[in-house]
Amino acid sequence: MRTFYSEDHRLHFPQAELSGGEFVTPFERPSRVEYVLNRLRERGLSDIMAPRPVDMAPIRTLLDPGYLCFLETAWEEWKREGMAGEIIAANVPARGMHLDRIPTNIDGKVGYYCHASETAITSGTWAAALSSAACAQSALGHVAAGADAAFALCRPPGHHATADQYGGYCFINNAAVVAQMFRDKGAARVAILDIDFHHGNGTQNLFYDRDDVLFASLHGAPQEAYPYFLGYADETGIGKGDGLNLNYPMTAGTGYGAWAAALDDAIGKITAWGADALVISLGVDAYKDDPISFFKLDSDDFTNAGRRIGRMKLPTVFCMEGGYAIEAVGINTVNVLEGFKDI
Ligand code: OKP
Ligand code: ZN
Repeated sequence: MRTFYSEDHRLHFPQAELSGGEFVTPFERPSRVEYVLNRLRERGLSDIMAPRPVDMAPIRTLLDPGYLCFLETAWEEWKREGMAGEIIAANVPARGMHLDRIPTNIDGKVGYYCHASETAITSGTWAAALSSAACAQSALGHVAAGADAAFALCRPPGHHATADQYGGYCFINNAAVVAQMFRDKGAARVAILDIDFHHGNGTQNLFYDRDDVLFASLHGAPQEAYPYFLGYADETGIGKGDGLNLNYPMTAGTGYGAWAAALDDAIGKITAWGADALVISLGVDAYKDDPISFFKLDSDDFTNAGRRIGRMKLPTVFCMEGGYAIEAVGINTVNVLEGFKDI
């Protein structure tokens, strides 16, 4: 399986994440990717290529133009206003306020376009986010050209980003862009299966009313886990998309038995629906030692999960999402890919 990887992810390296009331080194850090690359090479998966330049057209189709413009210019404006630190959202529109009037002041705009203040923007964030999307697009291109599967080693991740909000370490929803491009290239029904520990709120939002893209997510229950305000089982889609949004919230301590049962249920529904292409939001933070998550998967469980996914025998693009137990991120990620390819 070919991997697409860009060194430009390093341009996004915030120093600060607001966590538990203090600034800590972000959990989502550049070294995560090094562990994945090393493990790929160690396991002989050394077909690793740089992506082609990003294609803005599908990104512009899917996402809000004001949001894209904001991401492109935010750092410049922030500096122009004389702000000393990294961009961190401090004021977001809350209950009883206007949700749709965009301030002109950069501090206000940041709040408007952000849904979670742990995520900082720095000088290189936009370039890195584009390089991450480029990896996803090149992986899609490789599969569209006939490969069974491809792995986009995306960083920063994407599944929390909506059409007009960043947060949860995500800026451009790479998996959603791939799903849209699968559609544009002629796939009639595209399924996105999100196995990251966190609910893929951005992906859910983007396709909630659509009948051509099914979204399924296995995640920590929103009562207990970020993103807290979305991801309940009764969110099933709306209008012609009704029935095509499948949430599997699970409680703290969930192990592989219950998790795999949810995975099998999602796989059964994707198969019954007749998907002809598959996008995997590949986070490995369901791992037992993940520092910010609470499921209990072992490294071998990821191999088994990959196998189950592989049995669908669909053209598949894997997009890297989360995973923060950094020494294990490489092993767990590559285990999924190896399980998939073994079937
Ligand atoms: C992104 B992805 C740490 C809390 C972090 C945000 C988690 C974002 C996860 N104190 N909250 O889905 O792995
Ligand atoms: Zn996650």
